[in-house]
Amino acid sequence: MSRLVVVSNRVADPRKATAGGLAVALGEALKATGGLWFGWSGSIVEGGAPGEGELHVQHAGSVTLATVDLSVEDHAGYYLGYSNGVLWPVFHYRLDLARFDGGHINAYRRVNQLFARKLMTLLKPDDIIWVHDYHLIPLAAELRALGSTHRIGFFLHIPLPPQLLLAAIPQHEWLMRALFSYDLVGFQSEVDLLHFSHYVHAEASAESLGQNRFRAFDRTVQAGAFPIGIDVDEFAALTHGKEASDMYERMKEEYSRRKLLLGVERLDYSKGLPQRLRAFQTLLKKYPENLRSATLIQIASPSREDMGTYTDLLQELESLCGAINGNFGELDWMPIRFIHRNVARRRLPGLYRVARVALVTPLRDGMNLVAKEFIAAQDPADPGVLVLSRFAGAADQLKEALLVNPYDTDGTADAIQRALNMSLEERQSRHQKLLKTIREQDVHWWRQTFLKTLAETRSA
Ligand code: GDG
Repeated sequence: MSRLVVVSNRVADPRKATAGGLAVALGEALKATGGLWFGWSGSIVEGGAPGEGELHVQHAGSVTLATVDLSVEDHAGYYLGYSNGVLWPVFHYRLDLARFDGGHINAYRRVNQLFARKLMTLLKPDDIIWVHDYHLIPLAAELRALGSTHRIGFFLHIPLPPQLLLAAIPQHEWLMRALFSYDLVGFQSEVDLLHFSHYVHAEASAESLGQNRFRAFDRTVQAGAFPIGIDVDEFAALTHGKEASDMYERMKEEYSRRKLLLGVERLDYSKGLPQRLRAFQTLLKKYPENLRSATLIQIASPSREDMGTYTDLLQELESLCGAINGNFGELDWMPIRFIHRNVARRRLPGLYRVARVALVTPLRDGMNLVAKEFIAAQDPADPGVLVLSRFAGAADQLKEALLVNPYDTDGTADAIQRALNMSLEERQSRHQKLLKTIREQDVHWWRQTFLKTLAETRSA
């Protein structure tokens, strides 16, 4: 069996329980082949030379973890500047937040070249390489330039936007050409795949070879939609663990007279948090029976704090929460609990389980794993209701959630009201179907389907 090599911006030790479902699933595949996981070490070296970085290799059981340090300049240009200042906003349809003029493309290219150079020294001839996400789009092209003939797959965790949005990126052609150095390019949803197909036809006069194979830029590539899932059993086990159970009991007692609504995400403008808070405010105005009763707990864990757009968002949210709590709150009831801290992963399922309603309302999201984790953590006998944005990749699969347009404040408030008042029978029936879906297409299914397709694909 060929060895699996996973490349992603950050590397997680699959042995650690805090690593999360993706790390566990990739770790499993890596363990099976005695694999290698390669990425950035997380260290930013003051005075380090651009395009250079020390390689660290350590062994975690049968898996090798190899990481590279980045210089201050490379981190600023590759990570903050291009990956998160250009690609993240544009791929989430936010041209208004993209900063095209920073010259960060050079650092982005340089770090991908650095990764390719370091990785080449560790590769065996028949390794299969799986590259993850927008930080590393040109990695296969850089590996090929160094002579790699490996089978290489790429998975994009975030959405691919429509052609004309993509075309706003000055280097769009270079980026999309780079995708053709992979053998297989995977997206989260059929919509992303459609955007890819439309782009390559319109901008690169691609030829369709059938079954999502495309020929353009003198190369062929296989594309596909592979919706990512969670490890349902691992999450169910966490739910019944001590920390989650303690959390559940404590919250149940604390909020015994309230109906709890819950939002959990990294603080990010793609997640639709201001719109969600406004919808909650409308719920309180339009359906006053929720006053003194409905409480929204919103966890917004710190993320990319060294970027200005994120600081602005935090201020906007704090001010919105302040206004809503000030206008509607009572001495013995605060409508919103806004928590800008990380909650321990082992406790999270307890929170999910105690909530009557989860609000997962991103403006755009590749998939959204919180929606799936919420379903996995519910008590099937008395499950909570998922209110889900139709603009999350997960909406394609989770049809029995209450699907909303997060830009429609009134409509979202109505859906929340419906969720709060849904009969037990309807909740059970919806939850049963949702659970079946996330079980059938879990993270192991995702990994196996992608890797099987990659093993069967050879592009030229
Ligand atoms: C990208 C794509 C795609 C959140 N707050 C806390 C916490 N979390 C955990 C959740 C969940 C994960 O973070 C978030 O995953 P999402 O899928 O919702 O979103 P992104 O981070 O934006 O991920 C996304 C994903 O990649 C996978 O392909 O679904 O569309 O944007 O697991 O539980 N975990 C802990 N404390 C928190 O406060 N421990």
